[in-house]
Order: sequence, then structure tokens, then C-alpha cells
Amino acid sequence: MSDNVVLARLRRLELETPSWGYGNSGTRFHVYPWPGAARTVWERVADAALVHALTGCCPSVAIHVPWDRVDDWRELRRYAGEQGIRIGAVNPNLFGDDEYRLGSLCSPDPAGRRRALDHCLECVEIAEQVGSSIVSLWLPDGTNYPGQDDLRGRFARLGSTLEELYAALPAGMRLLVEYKFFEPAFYSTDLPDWGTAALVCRRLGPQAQVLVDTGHHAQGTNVEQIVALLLSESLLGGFHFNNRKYADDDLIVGAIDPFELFRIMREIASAQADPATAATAAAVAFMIDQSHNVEGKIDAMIQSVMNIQTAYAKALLVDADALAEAQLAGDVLGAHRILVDAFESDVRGLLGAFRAELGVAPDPVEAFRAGGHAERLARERGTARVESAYEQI
Ligand code: LRH
Ligand code: MN
Repeated sequence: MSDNVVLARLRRLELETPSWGYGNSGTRFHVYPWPGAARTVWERVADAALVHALTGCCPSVAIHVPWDRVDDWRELRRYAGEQGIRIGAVNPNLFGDDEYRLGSLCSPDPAGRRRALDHCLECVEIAEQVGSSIVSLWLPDGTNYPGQDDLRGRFARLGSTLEELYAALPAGMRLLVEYKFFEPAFYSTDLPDWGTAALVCRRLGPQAQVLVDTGHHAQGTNVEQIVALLLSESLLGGFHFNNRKYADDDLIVGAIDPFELFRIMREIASAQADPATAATAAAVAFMIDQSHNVEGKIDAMIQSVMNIQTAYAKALLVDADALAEAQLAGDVLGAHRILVDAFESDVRGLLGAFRAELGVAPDPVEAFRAGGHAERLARERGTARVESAYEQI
């Protein structure tokens, strides 16, 4: 593929950053406060706008409700616009209320289900007010002990509550259904894998699609194969990019396994070029979902953006014709080497040219650091403390 075609495809790659990735976050053991970390939704949107200004490819920020709740959602929409970005996916929070001890949409307690559903319905209205076309739903629901609840009963509740939510979606709005194989539940999870999410989405209708969080799989899972399958079935709606070594570690995407990220972006690139899957691939929401526990928030986010662009640029360099020929000829090693050849390409020059074209620095992380942004934000905002779960005991 010529550099010009690669540059044209790179120009169309828009990445959405998560508001919650700019604040202080940690583990249940401790939250290490970062000087200048965002403390309010306004500061989180401003930081997302700074990432867009420095990378040129992050025009939207995902919000989480109630973490980002405001009195006037249209004011938030206006503010984001003034900052040069827009509000992206709206994420309901079904894990922050005491009423959700036994679950939210799958709870055996009708009041708990009603509360959860009302919150999701409110998020549909919020999405309309902020101009978003995506409600991104992660369900923490599950059980901790065998016998705690009826597993078929919980699945039936999931189906009926999601049907009511789906019916409330205005035309053009998508419900992205995010699965996760465990945590915070440790025996059964009501939406544990891509198959369950696909079943649920198929039953709901075309405005429901599956969201693949790259950190939500059991060790050894072939994530790019799940991506390929969901693309084939027009069920892939979006990603939550991050990386993990063990569990849902939410580390910088591509930091632990850049070859996996490349393989995932390869499935995207080939689906974009295939008329059978191009429409689905074109509508995929590329979102980052990370928490930066020991590192600065903004430059970590910029590095994440660069890692995804690097993986995508390398994926676009795969010689698709030679690969297809080797695959059809049964040349196993030959086909593998064609893929690895692209992965081992040095695309830093290409990305430097791409960023120059966008009018941003060849290394946006370096530009952030050399620009004194961290020092300025630390002066303006100081250092906010956040208690971890254990410290609240
Ligand atoms: C759950 C999850 C989900 C978000 C949360 C911040 O692990 O991936 O997408 O709601 O992280
Ligand atoms: Mn996620």
C-alpha cells in the first residue's frame, strides 16, 4: 500500500479518550495523587482537548455518569465545543450505588432493576442533550457463590430490562454492550464474554452492538479472532483500548503486547477494505479506557494514541495480495512472515510526516513535556487526594 493511501487511512482514524483517564485513579490499595491531575469534569474535558490539540486525532471525550454529572448538559456540550472537541460515548454507572449489591439490570430485587434501568434511560436523554450517538453500557452484574442466584433467571432479567432500554433509543443512537469475564463478581458474571453480548445484541436489534474492551478476556483468549467474527456479523460497535498482563489491568494500550494490538488493528484494516464488512468497520468507535495509577495522566493518554496509530499504520502496510496468495497456497510460514514483516516495519517516519501534515509535533508526548503543560497544570490545580477502597475502611 502506498504511503499516500496509508496517510489517507490514518487521517480517518479518530480516537476517543475517556474523561476518567485524566483524574487520579488507583487500586483498592492506594490512589497516588498526581500534581495537576483533573479534579472536575470541566478540567477532564480541557485535558482531553489538550490531547486533541497535540495529536490532531482525538476529537471526542467519553463521559461517565454520575462521575461527570453537571446541572446543564447543554452547557457541557457548549464548553467542549469551545475547547475544540465534542462529547462522545455516555457511560452509565451501574456499580456505584448500594442498591446494586445483588446486581443492577439482573438484580433479583425489582427496585434495584428499576433504579438501574431509570439510570440507563436517563443516560439516553443525556446523550441526546450532549449530542452523542452512543450509550456505552458495561454491566458489573454477577454472583460470588454457587447457588447465590438463579443463573437462567438473571439472564432473563438481563433480556427484559435491556429490551426496555433498547426501545427508548432514538433513531441513530447505538447501545454498545461491553462484556467482561469477571470482577467485581467472582463466581458468575452476567455478561462474561463476546458470545453472550452477541446473543443479547442480536435479540435487541441493529442499534445494539458489542464493545470489545481489550482487557476483559481470560488469559490466552484470541481477541483479534473475536474482533474478526464480530465484524463478519456486523456486531462490532467499538473498542475500549488498554493493555493487561494479568487481569483487567487497564494499562497503556500496546505497552505489554504491541503485537496483539497490531493483530487487532490488522483485522480492522482488512475489514475496512472488504465491501462485505466496510460499513461496520467504518462505524467502529475507537475509544480508550485506562486508568493511570503511577504515571502522569495526559502524556500517558498521548502515548496510548501514538501506540494505536503505530499499530494501525503497520497493519496498513501488510501486503494483502501477497498474504492472500500465500494463505490460499497453504504457505503457512510464508503467510506468517508477510504479517510479521509489516509488524517489524519502522513507521515512525511515516507517522512523523502524518503529524506534520496535521500541524502537530512529530512526537506529541515530547511536545507535551517540552511545552511545560504538566508544570502549568500542577501550579493551577495543585494535588488532590482520593481515598482508596481500603482507606475508607
Ligand atoms: C469496567 C470498565 C468499563 C468502565 C470502567 C471504567 O472494567 O472497563 O468500561 O465503565 O471500566
Ligand atoms: Mn471498558
